[in-house]
Amino acid sequence: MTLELYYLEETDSICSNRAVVTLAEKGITDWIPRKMILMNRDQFQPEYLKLNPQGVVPTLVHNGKPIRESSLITKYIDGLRPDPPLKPGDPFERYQMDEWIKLFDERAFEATAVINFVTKFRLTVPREKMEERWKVIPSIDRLYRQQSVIREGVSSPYVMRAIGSFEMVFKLMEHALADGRPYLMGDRFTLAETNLAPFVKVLEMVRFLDFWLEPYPLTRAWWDRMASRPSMQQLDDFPYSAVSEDSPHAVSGRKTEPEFRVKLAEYRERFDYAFNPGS
Ligand SMILES: N[C@@H](CCC(=O)N[C@@H](CS)C(=O)NCC(=O)O)C(=O)O
Repeated sequence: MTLELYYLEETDSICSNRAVVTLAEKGITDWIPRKMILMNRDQFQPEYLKLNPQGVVPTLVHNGKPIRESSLITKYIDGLRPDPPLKPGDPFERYQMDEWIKLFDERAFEATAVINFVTKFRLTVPREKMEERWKVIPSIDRLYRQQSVIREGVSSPYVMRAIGSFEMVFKLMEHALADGRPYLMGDRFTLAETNLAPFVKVLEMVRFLDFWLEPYPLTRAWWDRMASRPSMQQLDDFPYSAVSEDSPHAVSGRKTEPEFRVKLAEYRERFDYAFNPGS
C-alpha cells in the first residue's frame, strides 16, 4: 500500500495536524510526507486541485485514491488497521463520538482559525501580504472572516462567535468528564480527541488556554493528558512552534490578551444562561 499525506507541517495547522496526530496514534509511520506551503500557493497547483478541487489541505492519498476533509481522513486512517481502535465498538457510543466530531467541525474549526487570525496573523503578518492573499482567496466565507478579524481585531463579531463556540465545547466537555472519565468517550482515547486536541493546541500557543479554562478544571486535566502524548508533542518540533515565549504566537497572544479577556467576560455575562448542559 502507499499512503501519502499532502499537509502543512506547522504547529498551528489544525486540519493537517488532525491527520498527523491520528497517524501517530495508530502507529502508522510508513506514510509519504507531501509537504505543502500555502504562501507558495501549492494548494492551487493544477495537479493538487485534481486531488482536492477546493484547494485546501490536507489530502490523504491511499493507493492513488484521494481522501479529503480532515475529520473524514482521521476516520479513514483508523479504518486502515484494527489496532489500536480509535473508536468505540458500541454503535450508540460511535454515534456519540461522531456527534463530538461534528461539533468540532462545525464550531471549533472556525473558532480556532479566528483566534489564530486575531493574534498571530493580525499582529505579525504584514497587511500587504494579507491583501495579496485576499485577492486570490477562493472562498467568500474565509475572505469575509479574515478581513473582519484582521481589520476589526477583537471587536469583530467573528471573535465573539469564536468565544461562544469554545464556551459551548468546554461546557459540554466539562459535563461529559464529570463522571471521572479520562477521555471524551470514557476510558478509551478516540478520534474525538484527535479531532479536537490540535485545535486546543492553538489556544495554548497564544497563551489563552490557562485563563480560558479556569472555570473548566476537568477540561484542563483532559488537556494536560493530551499535551503529554507523544502524538501531540511531535507538533512542537514543527515550524512555527510556540514553545518559546518569544515566538510570534506567544508574543501576539500576550498583546491581545487584555482586550480578549474583556470580550470573554462580556460573553460570559451576557450569554452564560444560554447553554448549560445537564442543568
Ligand atoms: N474542511 C476542511 C478545511 C481545510 C482547510 O481549511 N485547510 C486550510 C489550512 S488549515 C487551507 O488549506 N487553507 C487554504 C488557504 O488558506 O488558501 C478540512 O477539515 O479538511
